[in-house]
Formats: sequence, C-alpha cells, structure tokens
Amino acid sequence: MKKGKDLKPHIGIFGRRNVGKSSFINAITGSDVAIVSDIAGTTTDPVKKSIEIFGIGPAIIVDTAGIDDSGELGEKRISKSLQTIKNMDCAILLIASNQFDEFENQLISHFNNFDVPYLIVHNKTDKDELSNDTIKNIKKLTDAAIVEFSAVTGQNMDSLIDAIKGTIPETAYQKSSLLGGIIERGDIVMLITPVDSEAPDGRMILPQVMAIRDVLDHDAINIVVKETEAEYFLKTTGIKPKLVITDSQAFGFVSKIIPEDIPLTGFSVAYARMRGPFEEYVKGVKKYPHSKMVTGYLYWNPVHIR
Ligand SMILES: Nc1nc2c(ncn2[C@@H]2O[C@H](COP(=O)(O)OP(=O)(O)OP(=O)(O)O)[C@@H](O)[C@H]2O)c(=O)[nH]1
Ligand SMILES: [Mg+2]
Repeated sequence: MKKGKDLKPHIGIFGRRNVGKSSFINAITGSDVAIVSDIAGTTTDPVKKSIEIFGIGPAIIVDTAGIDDSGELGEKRISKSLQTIKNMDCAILLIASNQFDEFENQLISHFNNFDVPYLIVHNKTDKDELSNDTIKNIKKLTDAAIVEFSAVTGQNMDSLIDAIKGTIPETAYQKSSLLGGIIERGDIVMLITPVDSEAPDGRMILPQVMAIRDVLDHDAINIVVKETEAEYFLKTTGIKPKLVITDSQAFGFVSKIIPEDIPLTGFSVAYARMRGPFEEYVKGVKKYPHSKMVTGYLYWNPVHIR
C-alpha cells in the first residue's frame, strides 16, 4: 500500500547489526550512500534515501539500525527501526552467516502485521554460503523468496533485482488519489452530499472535501448538490455527469434518481479504494439487485456497504 503521495516505492532494509544492511544499499545503488563499518551498531537511526536501483528505477530506501541491539539506547533504536515498517511498500530481511532465529521471526511477524511484502536476502555469501538447514528453517515459517547475495562481490545481483521487483506491489507506483484512474480531465463529476442534522456545522466531512479537491486536481469539473436538488439539476440542465458520488446513507435514494447508465459510487467507497486493499473491501460489499459492474473492479452502479 502506498503511503503519502510519493510515487517511488519505499523499500526498508531490516536485520541484525552487522549483517551488511548499509553495504547492501551501497551495492544495489552502486554508490557509497550509506556508512559501513565492522562495528556493530553503525547505523543508529532510520536513514531514508532517495535512490536509483539498477533495473528498478527511483525508489526510497530506508536503512535501519540492527534489531538485535541491547541496552536502553539499543531498545530505542530497535523501536525506531520497527516503527518504519508500516510505511514500507516492500521489506528486505537481511541475514548473514545462516543466522535465522528469534530476531528474524520477530521481524517477519511485524511485516505480516502491517501487510508489508518482504523477501529474505542471505548476505555475505562470499564468506558463508546459505545452508540447506537454514533454507529448511525459513521455509517452515514463510514462503517468501530467499536470495543469496554478497554486498562485497555483488554476486546474484540479477536474481536479487528480479526478486525485489517481484515483491514490490503495483500499488507502490500508483499515486494515492481518490479518483485516480476513474476520472479524466474535463469530466463532470456530480457530488451529492446530504446536508442533514448530522452534518457538521458550516463545513463538509473529509471524504467530501477530498473528492472536491481530487476532481480539481484532475482538471475535472465538480457539481456539488444536495440529494434534494440532484434530480432537478439533471432534468433542467440536461448535463450528464461522468460519475456521481454520494454518501452511503443516501445511496438508496440517489440510486433511484440517477439514470442507470451513470456510474454511481460512494465517498467512503472511493476512500476505501484509495486506502486499499480494495479487493478485500469489495468482498464485503453488497450490491443492490439492479447493480452492474462498470469498470472491472473499480466501482459499481450502485453499491452499498454492508
Ligand atoms: N565478506 C563480506 N562482508 C560484508 C558483506 N556485506 C557487508 N560486509 C561487512 O560487514 C560489516 C558490516 O557491514 P554494514 O553494512 O555496516 O552492516 P550493517 O548491517 O549496516 O550494520 P549496522 O549498521 O551496525 O547494523 C562491514 O565490515 C562490511 O564491510 C558481504 O557481502 N561480504
Ligand atoms: Mg548499517
């Protein structure tokens, strides 16, 4: 899932101290962006860098402190490293010397908790090859891809890049916008926003404001009406909106007055789609009897949330 409006995928490097996280970053970027040393605990705070990865392109890479640190300061560093996980599109769990036990298990549960796809890279393969026992241990726990690598020799770089590419989800490259991919420049979007006693005084709720802004960002046209004026507007102007968005509480009413061939969706549906994973959300959506799918999976005419 993409966080923020940055189009570059965020890749986080996690693992114990000294496994070569910083060296790994230098190797895949072909430059000396991260500080490397043989002293465990060289990287102390998460370091975010905008980089170019061979074969992948621009990305944001986050170097982190080792998660096997100790002491009061070490605990703080670990917690900082863990906090970055939720913002990643893809995580790389770096291991070395066939060490794979509680620290690695912990990291994997954190990745799973935040639904962050990950791959496992055994670094320093020039020194110690990845053993079959380690592979077996890993396979017991996860079916994530495992790649052997060496930040020093750069061996297996091609398979590493392929594995990273395969792990970064498509959504990481998509701008998180409410109506991205649905509307285009010049489209007329009708927003039907009930203003009842529950509406906040003097303002609009966030998804409505976001929709208005997003329509403007697409160089499209907003028509904002209450549900009581929607039918009148359509009849008197003859304007046919490309899309109608309304509030979930008004779906029932609005779906009756909007012609069947105009796609209709909800502010909260659009919002959920932006936040993803939309396919999961759609599983919980109940369609009206006369509903019809408009564009593959993006929105329904009309939909309602169970
Ligand atoms: N032989 C060998 N040494 C490596 C490799 N990758 C890193 N090293 C060495 O391992 C040591 C630690 O490397 P770093 O990149 O600083 O490790 P790190 O995981 O960032 O360490 P911290 O920031 O302390 O958590 C350095 O002396 C590196 O030169 C590798 O693939 N092969
Ligand atoms: Mg480091």
